Amino acid sequence: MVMVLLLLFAGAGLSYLYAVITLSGTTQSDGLSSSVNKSIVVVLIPKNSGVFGGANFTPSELTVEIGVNNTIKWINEDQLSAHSVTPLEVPAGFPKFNPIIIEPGQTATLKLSVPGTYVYYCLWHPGWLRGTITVRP
Ligand SMILES: [Cu+2]
Repeated sequence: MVMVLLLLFAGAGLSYLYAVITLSGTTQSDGLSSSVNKSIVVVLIPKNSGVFGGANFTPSELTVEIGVNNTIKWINEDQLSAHSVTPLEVPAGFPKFNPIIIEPGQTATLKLSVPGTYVYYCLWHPGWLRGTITVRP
């Protein structure tokens, strides 16, 4: 009986430990502190985005705020194709940057430091990979 109770206790303890580890794994992803992570907005490039008529940047439209969450991180989850973030339109005062190429499984991060509208697309899949980000002051 004592043995069973001990096992139950050990089991509960392990579950608790697992929960703590899972939680810290979530808040510490990328090795950044949670406060830094909150300022980053993730845009996914879903699997099979390179297939004709595939998925768009997700979300394809979003609004962020200077000093709050105006750093965007694109994650290319498409294992088949590289994609790019190519500026079509950026606010006056923000450099019209060169296409940012993101290989399969890789990420790219860009801080949008000037308020306004940013329109971008993928060089190779312009028909369906198009995004708009509004940056509020
Ligand atoms: Cu693409």
